[in-house]
Amino acid sequence: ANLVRTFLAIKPDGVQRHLIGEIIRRFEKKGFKLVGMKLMQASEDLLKEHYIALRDCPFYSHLVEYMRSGPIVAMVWQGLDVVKTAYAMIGETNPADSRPGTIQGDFCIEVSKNVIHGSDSIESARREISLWFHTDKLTCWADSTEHWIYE
Ligand code: YYY
Ligand code: MG
Repeated sequence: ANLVRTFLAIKPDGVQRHLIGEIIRRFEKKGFKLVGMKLMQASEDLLKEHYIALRDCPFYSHLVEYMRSGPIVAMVWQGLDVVKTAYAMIGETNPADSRPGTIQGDFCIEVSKNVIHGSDSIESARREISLWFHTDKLTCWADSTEHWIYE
């Protein structure tokens, strides 16, 4: 069960605002395991595919441009219920609806500059991980604290 993986990406505003360390720190301290990470400027094709489900939304092209506007940190995190829990740690899509204590509640104000992406389901996590990473290159490693985190 703790083999579940999710895709998280610190968006260009998160990188520019020097929030990389702060954001990674939250998932790391929670107990989740980082198994893949890269700093990259994503191509338009990759971003269009990533957000394909939103292609008919009025903000789609603006969203793709924003995501293309600077480097992002693409990551894969692993752990028990990590898709659901990481999504909750991020907060609501609109930062205005996000509680303090969530990433969007603590660090941003507008929906179109919301600092971080997280997969919203097991299926989208699977799709997004294989879109952004070569799955066979993800790093499986034994976390020595695991038995202090899991029963
Ligand atoms: O999964 P999540 O990021 O919380 O929301 P989505 O519905 O997948 O939307 C993806 C992305 O689109 C969101 O993070 C910001 C942007 N967006 C927007 O710019 N304006 C909206 N009204 C809704 C979403
Ligand atoms: Mg989404």
